[in-house]
Amino acid sequence: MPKALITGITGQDGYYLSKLLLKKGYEVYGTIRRSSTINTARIDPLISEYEKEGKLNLIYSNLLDPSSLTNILNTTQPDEVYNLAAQSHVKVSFENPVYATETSFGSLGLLEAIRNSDKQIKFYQASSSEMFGGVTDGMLDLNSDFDPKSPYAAGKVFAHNITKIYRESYNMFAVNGILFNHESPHRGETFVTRKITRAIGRIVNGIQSKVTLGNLEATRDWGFAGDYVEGMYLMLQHDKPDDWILATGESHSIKDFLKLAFGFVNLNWEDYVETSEKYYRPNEVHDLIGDASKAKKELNWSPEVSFDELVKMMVDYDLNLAKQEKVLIKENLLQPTWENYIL
Ligand code: NAP
Ligand code: F7E
Repeated sequence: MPKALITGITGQDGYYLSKLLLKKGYEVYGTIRRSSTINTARIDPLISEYEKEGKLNLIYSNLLDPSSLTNILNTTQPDEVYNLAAQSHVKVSFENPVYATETSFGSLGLLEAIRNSDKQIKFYQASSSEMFGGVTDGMLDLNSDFDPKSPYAAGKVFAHNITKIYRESYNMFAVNGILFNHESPHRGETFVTRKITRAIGRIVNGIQSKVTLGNLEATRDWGFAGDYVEGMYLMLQHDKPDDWILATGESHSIKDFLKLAFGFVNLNWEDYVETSEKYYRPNEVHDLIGDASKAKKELNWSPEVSFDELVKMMVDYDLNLAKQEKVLIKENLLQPTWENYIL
């Protein structure tokens, strides 16, 4: 039975990837961080299904603590390591720049631990389209230059480069997956897509009146996270290590997303959306669109879920979630305070 170690298993991609690997029969080890509240909500259904059989194992670790990474590799002896851990919010990376970049520098500790291990371990690095800093003409591909526009993106460029350097210098099976934005009902609630669909659920259920956003003109190449983790897995099964882009090749503005998402519940988005400087970034990545033809050709990967299907999936999920919240609010078990959250 193959063994995989996933850093950042509690995040969106950690959930979809561990689900995929567990279904394939892997023994999965995931790193979690200690926090004052329990942060395993996304993977709780997987814990109940697989933990008893010993197929899913959670270990405390932090990418900022290289000793924890060495210990985990020694004790778990994985065949594959998927490095998904990051402070992944671009705007927050301007507010916590050292922490955000240091977390990506933590990839080096993981690569070193793998290099010093007696076992041949394959390594996946979660690279990001943010490294390109935007597109001015055509589509971004593997020949496009990096022009990071945030501390988050700068950290990712370092992790990307060091992964390539370790591959070339030490003959390691280390790959970079440059992924464009991918979303789902398990997307963090402070990313724009989920912020919008969460608000729609609550507006329809009468427990929120409006949503305040930042720059509505930006465009993104949005795919479904479930499709993208399949691509991560395929990269580590390829006969030789390399870098690949995963993207849909389609881009839409925040306004397009709003129009479609509010349209699914027969509302006009302009009646519910406000904008505020508070959600603007000091430096914006205006437009992103990616060319995934290499992944299609070499990995036989292509996205299955369309933009419309993705938005509908998220709206439906959040309508249902807000319905449950409404019941809890009525019973005084939940305080409807989200309009004041720092999202
Ligand atoms: P996410 O939901 O924000 O999850 C990030 C994960 O990293 C969480 O499990 C988090 O743990 C963990 N983490 C944060 N800091 C850590 C640290 N210092 N040590 C150990 N773990 C730490 O992100 P995602 O959307 O799943 O993305 C997965 C990876 O792909 C990230 O590296 C992200 O930068 C990259 N990426 C994402 C996209 C996208 O569109 N989703 C696109 C390109 C690249 P807690 O739960 O404890 O916070
Ligand atoms: O912003 C604009 C914002 O935070 C998308 C991460 O997974 O993908 C993600 O980074 C756009 C930006 O994602 C709000 O200015 C407007 O132009 O959803 P986002 P992101 O910054 O593209 C990349 C590939 C990653 O690697 C990252 O880890 O939407 N926007 N109003 C807003 N964004 C947010 N968050 N909140 C707003 O209110």
